[in-house]
Amino acid sequence: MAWFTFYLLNLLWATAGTSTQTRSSCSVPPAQQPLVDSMQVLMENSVTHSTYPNPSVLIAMNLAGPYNLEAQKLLTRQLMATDTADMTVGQLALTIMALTSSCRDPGNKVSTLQRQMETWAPSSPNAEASSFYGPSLAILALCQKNPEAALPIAARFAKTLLANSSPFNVDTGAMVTLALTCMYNKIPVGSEEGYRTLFGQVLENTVENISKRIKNNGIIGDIYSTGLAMQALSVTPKQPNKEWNCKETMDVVLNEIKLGKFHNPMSIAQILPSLKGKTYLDVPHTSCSPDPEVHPTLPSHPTPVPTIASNITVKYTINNQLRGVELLFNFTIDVSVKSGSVLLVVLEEAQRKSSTFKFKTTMTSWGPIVSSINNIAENVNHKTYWQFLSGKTPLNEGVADYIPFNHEHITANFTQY
Ligand code: B12
Ligand SMILES: *[C@@H]1O[C@H](CO)[C@@H](O)[C@H](O)[C@H]1NC(C)=O
Ligand SMILES: *[C@@H]1O[C@H](CO)[C@@H](O)[C@H](O)[C@H]1NC(C)=O
Ligand SMILES: *[C@@H]1O[C@H](CO)[C@@H](O)[C@H](O)[C@H]1NC(C)=O
Ligand SMILES: *[C@@H]1O[C@H](CO)[C@@H](O)[C@H](O)[C@H]1NC(C)=O
Repeated sequence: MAWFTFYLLNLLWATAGTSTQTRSSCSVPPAQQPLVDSMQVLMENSVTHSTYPNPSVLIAMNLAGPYNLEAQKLLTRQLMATDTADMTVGQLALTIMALTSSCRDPGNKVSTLQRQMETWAPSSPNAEASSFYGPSLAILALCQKNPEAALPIAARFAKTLLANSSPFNVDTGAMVTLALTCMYNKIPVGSEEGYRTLFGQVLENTVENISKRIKNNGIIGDIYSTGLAMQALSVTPKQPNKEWNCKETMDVVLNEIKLGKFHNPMSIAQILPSLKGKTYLDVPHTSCSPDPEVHPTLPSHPTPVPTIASNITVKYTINNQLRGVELLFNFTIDVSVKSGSVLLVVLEEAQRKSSTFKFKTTMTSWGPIVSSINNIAENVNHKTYWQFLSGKTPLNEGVADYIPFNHEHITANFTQY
């Protein structure tokens, strides 16, 4: 009986929570703040003169409140100066949002993006889900800059999503939710109910699918989609059937941070807003008045004990069985590398030992992506790429971040998405 009353009270409380506060808000406990601060410092320190200027890093830094004002200024300047000519719509949108978050005028970049989105169409009637990730960013940026003009573009985008039936992708679903929530909140009063119904329907489907990907431990999709999914679930006007436990997700994220899963600056840029209670919808509302110098509280680092670097052996297979390519191959090599090396070192060692293992990388916001192996290159039009697996499981990090263990079997498999 007591249990039942308790259950009822909880239920009432939960219902009240969703209807009044709407946000299942949760925040980083003060004791964990230094952990988050040092992660932000790591991300800000990745900004240098030489590297690829990353708009997502500037957005995250401005949403969180920057510590390193020099890095903030440098990155803003670099992005003001970037050539937009061969950017994708997603990259253009991120650049616009990054400049907006630094209180700069993105100028004609907005009209360029608008023109591109007016003629946007999916690559095929049943385009894979992740191809909507960049266009979602574009809708979000246009919604923030010029919502009236964005309305018909967003409506067309929403209809395309409703008609698409490819497997759901959490990162993309999160971006769709942010973009269409922005639009939903900006439908002009007195406009047709059609817009509200359409955006509402897509939001409902998407949020329901995100909610189905919440694991028992609180991770949403995988650990690297969780930050974006948290943003989505904290702003959506359409709540999922199963209530999201934000605190549980927050706890698992903080734990993964402690385990060292967030050292890639881009991974930090995608998780930090959620840890600071911010979302990409806050981009137009950042305060750019220079606050009195704030200094992060950093955890005291235990000085790393120098370990005797022993070697490990990694089995590395490159496999191309795709039809339409005349050169089918399946080669395996054993390589010895220092324990603690990233996978990229294995690839380099394999290449040094044998010319069939030669590979090329391309620089991206996440770091180097392996674009070609043994002269077989990824191709967007064919939707082909080199997928990396450990045994039969796809890796969830790239070659510059993943650290193989002794006797691990890594495969690079040429496949399609
Ligand atoms: C689309 C996508 C892909 C596409 C990219 C091509 C395309 N069709 O556009 C494909 C299928 C090729 C791909 C591949 C991989 N991906 Co991917 N991908 C994404 C996704 C969903 C969206 C990226 C995007 O469009 N961004 C918007 C545009 C505007 O920004 P951009 O910087 O120009 O985007 C480029 C980079 O993101 C790059 N890219 C995409 N994935 C990866 C992964 C790595 C490691 C690197 C270095 C670059 C990279 O390709 C994009 C287009 O050129 C993101 C999700 C996310 N949260 O970011 C995951 C994501 C970035 N991918 C991820 C992973 C793990 C991979 C793989 C390593 C998977 C695997 N087991 O092989 C491979 C790369 C392997 C290699 N050859 O080196 C992880 C990275 C996590 C991490 N900590 O490193 C993410 C975050 C997904 C997740 N939640 O786990 N991916
Ligand atoms: C999500 O879920 C709905 C049903 O709730 C389904 O109709 C839809 O196709 C799913 N996929 C996407 C990408 O929304
Ligand atoms: C490729 O080689 C690996 C390792 O030798 C083997 O396990 C696998 O079955 C081969 N695959 C194909 C398609 O030949
Ligand atoms: C240990 O690994 C390195 C590469 O990191 C390699 O050059 C060296 O030959 C390896 N040593 C042994 C004993 O295999
Ligand atoms: C490797 O790619 C081929 C071609 O797409 C595919 O048929 C096969 O299932 C993939 N292997 C693994 C282990 O994913």
